Amino acid sequence: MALLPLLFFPDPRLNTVAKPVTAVDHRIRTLVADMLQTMYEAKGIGLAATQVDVHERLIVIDVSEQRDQAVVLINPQLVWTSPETHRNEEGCLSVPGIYDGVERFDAVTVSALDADGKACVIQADGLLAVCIQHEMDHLMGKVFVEYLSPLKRNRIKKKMLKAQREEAR
Ligand code: K1U
Ligand code: ZN
Repeated sequence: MALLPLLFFPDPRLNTVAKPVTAVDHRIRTLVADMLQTMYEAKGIGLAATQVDVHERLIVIDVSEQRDQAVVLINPQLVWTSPETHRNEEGCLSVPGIYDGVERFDAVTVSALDADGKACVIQADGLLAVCIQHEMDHLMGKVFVEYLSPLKRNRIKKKMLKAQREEAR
């Protein structure tokens, strides 16, 4: 297993639209293991392949307290969304230190392939539903701060670029 380097906002590669995974083979199983290790190490509850510069439709999630209930979704598709929505506080490993509210469906149903390439359907609510929507946005090239006002987004962009310049020194 390996820790994978993350892309940070406003890196334009985060705006790439991911392509479907064509086969759940050794390469994909290795990528899943590496993404899980990277997510756990970063203390995240989710990670999309886009964030590690792989532009294929694959996400990993674990919202459990014990950090022992990994969910792997390959080629996820939203098949149902609840009529109710809520504004939830979100963070992102690609935008460290920034938290803000985003409106999301309260519950979703997703069809996907699991880590073994088997078709599965997941019904989610609460934090799992929020996290699935956040990660599926990454696969569409959308970062949560892009839902915020242009003023807030530009402030965050400047703050991130400054932090990245200082890190590089
Ligand atoms: O995609 C990512 O960058 C991971 C992200 C997932 C996420 C967190 C919160 C709401 C929606 C999606 C994170 O794991 S950020 C770090 C984190 O663990 C966290 C932040 C806020 C609330 C709960 C967890
Ligand atoms: Zn994110």
